[in-house]
Amino acid sequence: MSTETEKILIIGAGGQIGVELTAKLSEMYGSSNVVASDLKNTDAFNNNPFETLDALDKKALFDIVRKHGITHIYHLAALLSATGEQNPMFAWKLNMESLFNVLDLAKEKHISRLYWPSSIAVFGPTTPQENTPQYTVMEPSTIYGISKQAGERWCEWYFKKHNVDVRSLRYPGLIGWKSAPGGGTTDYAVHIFHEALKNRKYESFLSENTALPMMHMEDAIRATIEIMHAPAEQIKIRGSYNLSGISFSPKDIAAEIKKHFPDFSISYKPDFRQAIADSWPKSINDSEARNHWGWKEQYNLPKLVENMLINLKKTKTA
Ligand code: NAD
Ligand code: AKB
Repeated sequence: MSTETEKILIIGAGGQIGVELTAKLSEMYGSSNVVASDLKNTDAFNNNPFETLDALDKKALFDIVRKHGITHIYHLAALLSATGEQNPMFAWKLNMESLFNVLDLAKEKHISRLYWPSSIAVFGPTTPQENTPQYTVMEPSTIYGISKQAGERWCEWYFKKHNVDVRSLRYPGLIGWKSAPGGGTTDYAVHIFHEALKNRKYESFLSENTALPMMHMEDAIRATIEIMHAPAEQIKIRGSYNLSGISFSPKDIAAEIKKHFPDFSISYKPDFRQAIADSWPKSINDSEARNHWGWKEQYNLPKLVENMLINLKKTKTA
C-alpha cells in the first residue's frame, strides 16, 4: 500500500465516520497530509489542518483543493435516512449537488481519486430481504435511499464517460464509540450502549425482531481504506459495492448486552423509523467485494458489544 504522495481532503470530517477516518488516515499519512473539513470545527482536529467548508459551495471547495494540493477526497457530508425524511428537498439538494461538486473536480483532473459512500438504503420494500445480492430489484422508498441510488448511477457514469476513479461502498448501519450518530435509522444500535451504561435500560424506536445489516466502525474504516488502495483493475463495480458485517435485531443486541449487565432491560416503542427499517434488507450478500478486492469483516456481535462497552466505559470515566 503506497502512502507517499496522497494529500487528502475529508468533507464531513466531524461526523460519525469522518472523525474515525480522519484519525486512521492521519496515522497512515501524517496529520499534516489529511485536511479535515466540515460546516464547523471541533476539537477532534487539533492536529489536522482544518477548513470550514459547505460542500455545496463549489468555489470554496475548489479553492481548498488548490490551496492544499489535494489528490484524494473522501466525501462524507450528507443528510441520512431519518433526517432526510424530515427535510426531503434539502436532503436531495445536499446529497446530490455536493456529489456533483466532487465528481466534477475529479473529471477536471484536479484530484486523482474520490471516495463516496452509498448505503443499504438503496434497497427498498420490493428487494429480496435475506442475503440481498449486489444486483437485484432496487426501489428505495426514502429520499436518502433515492439520492444514494441516483448517486451510484452518476458515479458509474462519471467513471465510464470521464474516467473518474471513484470508489464506493454500500455501508450497513455503522456502530462506533468515538462520536455520536447523525440522524440514521440504524442509530438505535449506537444509542443503546450509551443508555446501557448510564441507565441500564433502553427504549428502542425499532421493534424487537427488526433485523438489519450492521458493522463495527473499525471494519467500515478498514473496508474504506482497502477499497481506496486496491489496484484499479480489481474495482470492477463503479456504482457501489455491497458490504456486509453482521445482521441483528434490537432483541439480539439487548441479549448480548445483558451478558455484561444482567440488570439491563429493553422496551420497544416503534416510531416513523420502523417503516424505513422495514423497507431495508435484513442481511447482505457481499460476495463481489470479497472476490474482487478481498473484503472480510473482523467483528461478530459478541466482539462488537464487548468492544463498545469497554471503550465507552473508558470515555465516560476518563
Ligand atoms: P454524520 O451525519 O455523522 O456526519 C455527516 C457530517 O457532514 C457532519 O459532521 C455534518 O456536519 C457534515 N455536513 C452536513 N452538511 C454539510 C455541508 N453542507 N457541508 C459540509 N459538511 C456537511 O454522518 P456519518 O454517519 O458520518 O455518514 C457519513 C456518510 O456515510 C454519509 O454519506 C452517509 O450517507 C454514509 N453512510 C453512513 C452510515 C452510518 O451508519 N453512519 C451508513 C451508510 C452510509
Ligand atoms: C441510516 O440509518 O440512515 C444510515 C444508513 C444505513 O445509511 N445508518
